[in-house]
Amino acid sequence: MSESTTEQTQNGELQTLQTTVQTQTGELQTLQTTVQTQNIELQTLQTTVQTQNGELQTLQTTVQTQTGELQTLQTTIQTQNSELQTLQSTEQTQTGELQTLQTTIQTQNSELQTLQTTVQTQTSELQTQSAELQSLKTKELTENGELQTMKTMKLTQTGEMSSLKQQLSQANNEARSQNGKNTSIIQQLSQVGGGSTFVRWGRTDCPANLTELVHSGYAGGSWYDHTGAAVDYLCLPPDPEWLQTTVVPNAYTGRIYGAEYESNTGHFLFGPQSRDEEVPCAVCRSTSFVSSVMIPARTTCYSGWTKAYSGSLASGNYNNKAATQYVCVDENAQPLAGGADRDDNGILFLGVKAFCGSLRCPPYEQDKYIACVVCMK
Ligand SMILES: [Ca+2]
Ligand SMILES: [Ca+2]
Repeated sequence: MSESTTEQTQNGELQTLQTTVQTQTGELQTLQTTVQTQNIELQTLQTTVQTQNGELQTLQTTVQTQTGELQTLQTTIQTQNSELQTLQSTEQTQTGELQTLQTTIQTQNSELQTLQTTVQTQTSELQTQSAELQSLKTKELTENGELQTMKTMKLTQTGEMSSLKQQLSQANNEARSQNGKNTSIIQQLSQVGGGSTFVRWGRTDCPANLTELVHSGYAGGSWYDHTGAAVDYLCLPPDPEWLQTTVVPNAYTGRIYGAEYESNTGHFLFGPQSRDEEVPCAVCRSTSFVSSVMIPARTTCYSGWTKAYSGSLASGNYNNKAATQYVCVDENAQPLAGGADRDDNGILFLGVKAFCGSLRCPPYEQDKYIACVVCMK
């Protein structure tokens, strides 16, 4: 290749390079302009960011303040909730009390109505009574007139009564005089009447008001098993008097023993202890009757007779050798003190029972104890 060709080539390349440099210079200028623009925008952005940071800090401060206020509000709300619950509880209590008060008021209203009714009734009764009172007053006026008339009559009758009293006084005096005479006659009659005597077996006292005691003592008699025994029950006095003090030999005599109730144990015919107790007695005299009689198998007297005492018919044992009598032992028979301590026998008191056959049954009944009564006339 020639030198001109080479030079031409290199000139071409140089022109290309210059063109490239020019292009790149243009681009560089464009880039610088862009960078400047972007720097301006960057500065604007930085300013904006700084402004926004300031606002953010302000907002954070505001949020903190509001958070504090919120907590205060929550505390306030809790306090108010608690107060609300207390108020609700109080309200419930007051509602209950209100209901009770309403019930009480209803009850009192009801009572008030009842009272009003009562007052109305009483007012009505009062009016009725007032009317009756008025009527009675009218009646009283009428009766006062009648009373005046009666007073006049009374004055007249008082005079008559005075006269009658004098007559009565005279009659009383005569009656007193007659009573004195009658008493004297009764005394004389009582001395003439009375005098009947009897023995009350089993007691030391006599029937009250009707009789007087002659003496009391101990029942006695013969030995229950002696063949020659005397039959009498005697009422021996407690203060014997003696003809002589000689002790009599054991022959040619009668004998006196004491007496015992000898009823079967458990029969209680002569009191709680009817066996081996010793027997008291009383001799009695009627103060107004002249006759006396012991009636067997009766507890009361016949008409016209007065009862002295009644009790159980008694005698000795039918199977013993000694004969006895039937006597009447008082229904409230008593024992002599200490008599049950020993079984001494003597003359015996046994209950007497009915034995049918020749004895009419009925009216009698087999094996029943016979009662008795002493009557006076
Ligand atoms: Ca005895
Ligand atoms: Ca005995």
